[in-house]
Amino acid sequence: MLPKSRERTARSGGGTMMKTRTDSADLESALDRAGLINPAVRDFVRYWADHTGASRVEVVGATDDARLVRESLAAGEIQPAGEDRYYARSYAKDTARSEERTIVATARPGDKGVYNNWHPSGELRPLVTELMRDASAGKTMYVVPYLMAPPGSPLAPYAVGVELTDHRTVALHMIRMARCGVEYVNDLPEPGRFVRGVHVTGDLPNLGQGTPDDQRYFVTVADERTILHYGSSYGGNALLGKIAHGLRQASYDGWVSQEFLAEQFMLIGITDKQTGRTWHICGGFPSASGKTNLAMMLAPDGLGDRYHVSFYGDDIAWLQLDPSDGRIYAINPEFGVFGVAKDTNEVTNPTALGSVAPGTGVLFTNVAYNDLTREVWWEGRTPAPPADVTGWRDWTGQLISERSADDAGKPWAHPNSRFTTTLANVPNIAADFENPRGVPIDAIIFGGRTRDREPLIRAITDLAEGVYDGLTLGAEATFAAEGVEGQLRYDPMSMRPFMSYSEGAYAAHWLRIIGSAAEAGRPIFAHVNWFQRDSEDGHFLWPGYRDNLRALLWLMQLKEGSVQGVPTPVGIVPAAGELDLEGMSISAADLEKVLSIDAQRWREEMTHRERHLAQFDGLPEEIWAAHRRVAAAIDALPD
Ligand code: GTP
Ligand code: SPV
Ligand code: MN
Repeated sequence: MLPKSRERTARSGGGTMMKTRTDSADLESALDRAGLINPAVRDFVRYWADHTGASRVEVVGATDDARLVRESLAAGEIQPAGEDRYYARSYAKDTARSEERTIVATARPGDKGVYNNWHPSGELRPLVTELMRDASAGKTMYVVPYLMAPPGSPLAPYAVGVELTDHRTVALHMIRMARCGVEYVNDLPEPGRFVRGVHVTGDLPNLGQGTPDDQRYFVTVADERTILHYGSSYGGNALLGKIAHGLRQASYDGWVSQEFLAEQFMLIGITDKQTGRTWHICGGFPSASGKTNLAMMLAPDGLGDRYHVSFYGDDIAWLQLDPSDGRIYAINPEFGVFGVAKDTNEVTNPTALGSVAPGTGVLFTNVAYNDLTREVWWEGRTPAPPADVTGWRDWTGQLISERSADDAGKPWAHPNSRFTTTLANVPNIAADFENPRGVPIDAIIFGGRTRDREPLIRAITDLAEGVYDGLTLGAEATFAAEGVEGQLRYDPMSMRPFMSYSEGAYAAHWLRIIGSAAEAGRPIFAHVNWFQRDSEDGHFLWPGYRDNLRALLWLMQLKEGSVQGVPTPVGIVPAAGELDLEGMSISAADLEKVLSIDAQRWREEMTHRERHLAQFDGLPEEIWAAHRRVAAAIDALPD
């Protein structure tokens, strides 16, 4: 795991200062000009500016966006893509979050879990610090103070951070994804209480990405609230406020403080326009399983007059008890959406297209781009790629017209190409999305891609069984294991890549936080699956997308007692006739299939679950008891 020591060209000899290193008077005047007065932040910047050898320091926030965009355009780092829309390519071997290179490091061996890739901070901190030495030589270090919460939130003390980055495009992304500016760090009651994030891009062509000599390290030193990421300028590897702070660090903080949960959850409101009642639902599906689509959902035509879905968040929620009414409240700590471009079109997600319309300041990354017309395109945007290829380049920058015959069938856009846009651009953004208190949660849902076994929706009223359900959330692996019968990739609460401490303690913390809600105000749980397929021709049994609202409406009716459902060992499923199918077409056979429980498949699943849970040290007895209850009830089912 530890890299061999190696020579780096940027390194200055014998500890002498490089000529390009920031002059300390220049540094102080840059901080003064920006009005950055927090002394602890200033110390943090001084240390890392010196250590990374950056030649300039610049403090940036939301008010610098237009200027930074102009500079990035002039430097060719981004390109225009229509009115106030921009396009960038990342380095070709740097196109996604890297799970294998992501590490949680602390001083406490007890923090080691099955999924968190824990290492001692005593080893990792010096290692990544050494890789960063003089690695920003000749570059500007952007200082990005930010807040991962609506201002005034009770959780704001956990949400303050400063990212140092040597990549201007990363600063542009941060300004879209988090609330950025010196005002978020200047008046802290405890000036030193902020997450310290250091992002150094490194020499991308020489980092051995994906080889045994991989030099990249994405380390969260969780007990020091320090994030050190070296070797990428893409997405979650580089925008440190998002998943490194918003999920990994925050889930650790929430556990240590016993105050809150930080989860990879979408968060929506559903309003019944007839009664004026709004329900709030949050929930986790693994990456690329439809969180963004669900959060941006338009009510289906048959129900649109009556119901409206509002967007609060699509990737992160922080959950906490509000003692004043005994309910669990959720906030979306983010300020923007970093959404998957692939397959986004007028039918699947018109709302997403609205959020990237002219005038939004959106940044596209790694989609296809036309040099002449400034248009962008991705697979699924239209049924076929543009017929006239003049000016079109694929995500690597290669002209489509010059592609070899071998490359002709390759996608134009990278499958993980994305758009970055602020929440205020999302057409169905909730009117109260900045409410610092957050919204009270009526239901917590879990889901993943599962081609069989998992019904459309099953509701779970027992707390331990709900948490157990989240811990056993599984989804089909997207490529390698696809088609391997019964093979799921377990992804507890969809947090597998973001776990910061051990799974047993994580389960206990969930039971404690959700269990702290007053009985009457406790969220109901549900497991949903939009992805069941016909075993013969493979078609999706449920039409999905907008029609998913129907399953959620049933859940709310169940919670309020207006429908009863059918009890099964794994939860309550809708009785025939209870789902509102107005304006929707589905065959009777498909409907029956998505609402039924396959006893044989569930029995097989229980043996996989047993092995999955047995990996976790210190799993609370309530979870094992829930597992045994469900298993016994499944055993008692007729075949
Ligand atoms: P991350 O941003 O990576 O955390 O992912 P996400 O969960 O936000 O995923 P996203 O919403 O971008 O969905 C990814 C894929 O799921 C796309 O290919 C969608 O077309 C597909 N998808 C979403 N909802 C549905 C649905 O209801 N039915 C079907 N069949 N596919 C869906
Ligand atoms: C995910 O991979 O789940 C994301 C994108 O939401 S990234 O921020 O790159 O992790
Ligand atoms: Mn995500």
